[in-house]
Amino acid sequence: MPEFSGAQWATVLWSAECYDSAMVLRSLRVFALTTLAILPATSCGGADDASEASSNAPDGGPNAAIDAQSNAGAADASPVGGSAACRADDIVAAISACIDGGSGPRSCLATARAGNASSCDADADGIDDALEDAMMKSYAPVFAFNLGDGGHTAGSTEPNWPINVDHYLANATVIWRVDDNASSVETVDLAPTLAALPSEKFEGHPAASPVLGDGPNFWLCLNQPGGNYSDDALVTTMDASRTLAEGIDLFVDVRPAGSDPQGKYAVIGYMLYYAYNSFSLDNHEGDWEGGAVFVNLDTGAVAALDTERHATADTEKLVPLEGPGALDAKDPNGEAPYYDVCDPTDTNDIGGVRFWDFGGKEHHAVIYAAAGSHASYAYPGATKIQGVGCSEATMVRDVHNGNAEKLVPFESAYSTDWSGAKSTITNGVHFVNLGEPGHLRAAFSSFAGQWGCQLGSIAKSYPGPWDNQRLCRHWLTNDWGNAPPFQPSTATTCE
Ligand SMILES: [Ca+2]
Ligand SMILES: [Ca+2]
Ligand SMILES: [Ca+2]
Repeated sequence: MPEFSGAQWATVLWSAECYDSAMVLRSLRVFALTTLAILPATSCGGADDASEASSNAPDGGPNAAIDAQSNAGAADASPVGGSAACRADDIVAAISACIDGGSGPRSCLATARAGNASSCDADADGIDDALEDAMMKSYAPVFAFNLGDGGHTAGSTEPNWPINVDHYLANATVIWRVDDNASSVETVDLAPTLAALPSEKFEGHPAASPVLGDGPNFWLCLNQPGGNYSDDALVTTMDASRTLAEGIDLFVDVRPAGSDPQGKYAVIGYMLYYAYNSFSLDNHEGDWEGGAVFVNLDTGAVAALDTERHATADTEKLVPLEGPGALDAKDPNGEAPYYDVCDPTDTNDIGGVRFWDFGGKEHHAVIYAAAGSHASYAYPGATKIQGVGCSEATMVRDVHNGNAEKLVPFESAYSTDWSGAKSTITNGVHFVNLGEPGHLRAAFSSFAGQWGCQLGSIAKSYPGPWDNQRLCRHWLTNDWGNAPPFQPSTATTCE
């Protein structure tokens, strides 16, 4: 933890919106350890601090557990229609190919589903589930990682690469711990599995309840055999990520952008999972990070990109391509990173959305993942998290130049450059459609504990794909509005 001058503390507190109140509280711990116990848990609108490629069809292969859960709808409280059959691989593939060809998603659905068949909407959000599965692949962003030299502006090379949740569980233990009571720690499950997570219990407290005192007291702690994390658990290189036995998971939520299920726009939220968040201000186990793409269901165009992250000097997380304040689509190839970004990027000099397929359909936005924190940005560069003005000497940055490998989910590959030299991900990228709260397709996601375990007073890790009462993930469940400009949530509490 760095030491701060008085002036720097002012800046820290200014930036304390989310990176946060938790970070500030942790920083303050050295000064006011005893006050932490009475401070409320953080409620941040952002991401954590931060397929078989095209479907969830069961195949007995890697990630069979997620596939099975996705198809069985095991946690569907009351599915209102549809079944695995109505989103069969061939229908999904046909819709996806139609979208990739440049047609609008709704017209592609009408073409693929003969006779405009009855509802296929097990997650009850008003969007056909086959269309959801097609869109989650057809609009998947590319995640570009940081290449550093340890220096001030280039930062470090990404230290913890994307994984799958089975890999994390294979190296983790479920414990129970009451906040601020170290003596309450009890081992719940030494060998957790995805299938068993939602039914974990401790003394009558269900892990699937997001209510404080229930699920939030369950923690998925990474094992430390011999007192240290294993490199195998932390997945410290691109190649380790690329060759994971069960591939890489990409979690997706597809739903209408606003309250009108027949509206013109869908929002597609994406999250990767990392075993560790390694950053000067904020080391912790488990890291869920990503962003969202807004799609015009009539034209097929990407209308906006939401890049989720902790609070920084750049408050522009939602980048519009349609409507008021619309910015440009841009080519990431050969673009020099923008260093010392100390202001909002709401103008076109830095703002805009980079596309992997710039000049083509422009369906695949680029998300630049910051080294170690995995915070999402829409541009390559280094962005101030805290500091005095834009003073080099005082600045703490997220560095996100995108110059290391790029994860290209829809091709199950890492690419070394923007033109496409790729390394295959041995066991694939698995697109996991989560379903919706109350109508889950990925049953494991009802586990409401913390994915990551630090036993200090304040939770550093986050809950799984949804949230719990300790830590909100509004961007995944927010009503963004039926048309541009989409509005981020201003809610400050979890539901
Ligand atoms: Ca993070
Ligand atoms: Ca649906
Ligand atoms: Ca959905």
